[in-house]
Amino acid sequence: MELLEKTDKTDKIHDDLLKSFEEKIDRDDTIEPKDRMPDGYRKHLIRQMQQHAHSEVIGMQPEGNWITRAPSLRAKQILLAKIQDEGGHGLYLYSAAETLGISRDEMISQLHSGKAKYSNIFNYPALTWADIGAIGWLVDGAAIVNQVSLQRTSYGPYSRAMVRICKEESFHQRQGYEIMAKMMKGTKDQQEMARDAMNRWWWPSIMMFGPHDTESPHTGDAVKWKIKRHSNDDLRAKFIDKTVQQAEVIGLTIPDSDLKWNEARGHYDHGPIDWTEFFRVIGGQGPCNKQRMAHHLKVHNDGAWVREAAEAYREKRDKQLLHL
Ligand code: FAQ
Repeated sequence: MELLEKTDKTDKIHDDLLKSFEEKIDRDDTIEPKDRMPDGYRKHLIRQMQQHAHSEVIGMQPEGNWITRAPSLRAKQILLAKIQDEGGHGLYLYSAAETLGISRDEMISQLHSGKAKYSNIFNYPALTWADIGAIGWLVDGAAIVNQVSLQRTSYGPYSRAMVRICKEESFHQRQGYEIMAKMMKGTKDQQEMARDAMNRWWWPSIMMFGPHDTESPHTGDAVKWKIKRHSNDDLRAKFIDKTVQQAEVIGLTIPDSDLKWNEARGHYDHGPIDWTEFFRVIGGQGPCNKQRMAHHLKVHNDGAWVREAAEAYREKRDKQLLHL
């Protein structure tokens, strides 16, 4: 009897908490770290936010490869600043994810074990300087479309991190577009490099939005909880529409012969996406997965002494504060 009463009471508390959470979501209030939230919501965010953070950090690698080969001092300075921003975005996102009760160490170990993913796009190589243009224009361009929408995501720390990230991301997109525009005004070889980069980065970029809505297992909960404000396909369509026009302005052709304006939908229709390639790449079998992880692991291990020194300093400072 006592047990039954206790269970009834617990059930009631649980129902009240869930109701209060759902009311906040309905009112478009943000959910904050100390608010009660369903375990599924917390887990969903930990998965998505750490994937996002890992993407920013792993995403530094393809571009980092070109710092020493940038064609001018101006280009080198801009690229350095962009890559540094990406490291910063990773840090905001790790900090925001930590408010959900997972440690940075745990997230990094999930990345290293393959339990946590990072964006498909960073498993492709940056072969020429035009690839740096294509990454900025297409990859950052796709990332912004998604991230602008995430500025209104329901979890407060994630949404606030996105506001800041979006400001920096739009500069990144422009630097990439500028590189491509310049190359398209250059020599025949430069134009060919720009076309080749466009051809190689287009399809992986539109895969960044994730599987079609009907094949996306997480979209249902994400939309219900207002983590996602727009579906994968809606965001992909938005990206394609704006990128087709930008490509036309600089004389580049999108490598999709099925691309056609659909008056009724108010969007471009596109050709079939090779989802077999997508799942192969996110499953660890892309062209650079092994290289990316090996590099991350090495740098993480090489940096162990920095983390130990910071921790020792923190302990010493805490002890001093206790004795004040
Ligand atoms: N890559 O049910 P859904 C950037 C996985 S930041 C790898 O649709 P969801 C800046 C998904 O995890 C780029 N895996 O999943 C930059 C799930 O597998 P799981 C990162 C993907 O979460 C630029 C499965 O497929 N941005 O680029 C991908 O509802 C230049 C089923 O998918 C973000 O992370 C993918 N593209 O929707 C940095 C934005 N797509 O976890 C450096 C935040 C799907 O069950 C240089 N994330 N999967 O094993 C999101 O908005 C969402 O997580 C989606 C996926 C839209 C990516």
